Amino acid sequence: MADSTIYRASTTAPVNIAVVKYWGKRDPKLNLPTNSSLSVTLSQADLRTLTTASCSASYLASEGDSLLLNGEPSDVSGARTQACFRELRTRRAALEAADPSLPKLSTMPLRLVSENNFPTAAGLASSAAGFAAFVRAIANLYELPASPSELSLIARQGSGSACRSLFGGYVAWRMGSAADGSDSMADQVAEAAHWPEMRALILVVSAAKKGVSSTSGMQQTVATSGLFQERIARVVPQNMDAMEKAIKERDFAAFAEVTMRDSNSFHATCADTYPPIFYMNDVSRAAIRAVEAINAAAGRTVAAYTFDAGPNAVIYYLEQDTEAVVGTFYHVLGDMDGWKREVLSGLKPTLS
Ligand code: 2P0
Repeated sequence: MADSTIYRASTTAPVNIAVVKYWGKRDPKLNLPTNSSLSVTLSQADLRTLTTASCSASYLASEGDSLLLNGEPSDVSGARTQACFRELRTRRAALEAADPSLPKLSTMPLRLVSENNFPTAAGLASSAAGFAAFVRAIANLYELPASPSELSLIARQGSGSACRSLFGGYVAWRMGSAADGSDSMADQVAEAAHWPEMRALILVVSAAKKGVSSTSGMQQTVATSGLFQERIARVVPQNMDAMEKAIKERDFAAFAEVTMRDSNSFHATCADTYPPIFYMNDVSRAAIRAVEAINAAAGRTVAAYTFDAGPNAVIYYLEQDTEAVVGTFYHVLGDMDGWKREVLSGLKPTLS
């Protein structure tokens, strides 16, 4: 009789928001970036993906691997998802070959069930937390002796930004130089406890799906923008150095300036793409002006804005400046057309 044992493991992975942005692939197949990037991993109490992976000889081989995402069947046939399955199975198969007493999990169909605890209406990209949880759940199920950096190598192939969600705190994704991608992985610059006062406020302008996906947007930028060449050759390397120094020294003014300059630089290369890509809208620009007004009123830098491939703003600030930053935003939001009321505030860097 066939063994009906169901093997199962669960994990969670947090969302991260980049302060030095990833934008551009030098190898789209392996998901190798044109530049390094750096992010802050946000609190799992607020934003996380929970994924359970299971496998069993009793699962029908004809059904293959499957993923249920927020209750809906999701396609797993894409090359990126397949690359993650393949990498994880290969590692498990090596363990099974070395120890024949291990159950042959690598040959069984996999079922994944994944849920986000943040509303889709928050308009946040979920691929980073999604692929990080996906890879770690299967790695746990397979009992792979893999470090977070090794798992980040695999998650990177699912979605670039996912490699940064395998660490908490302040995380760098080093672009690497190897053609096979073996040195393009994440590491932790500092734990959350190093700078525990850091907070994030997410202002939701629109929950609509973005018009141009990150994957195709960055390909168009690489192919057509001259400004992009300057960004990857000079701007990002400088920003990476300055950001790591600002974090090490807990220098918020420096952290904020690099964060805002790097967001501006990324969106400038989007505008320099031909045809141009616009992720920010008038409401996003009003948020930038509000941050400038808040900093001017405080007489020092208390808030920093950053925007990803969409119009929503993420504002970084320190806990002691909550009133000046969040209080003012709540006050001015009422006067700004276009803001939704879903505002996620006081998000802390995650500890794990
Ligand atoms: C980032 N973004 O560093 C940048 C800033 C968007 C703007 O990483 O093609 O979804 O799956 O590797 O990771 C979004 O890109 O792209 C992203 P793929 P991903 O957070």
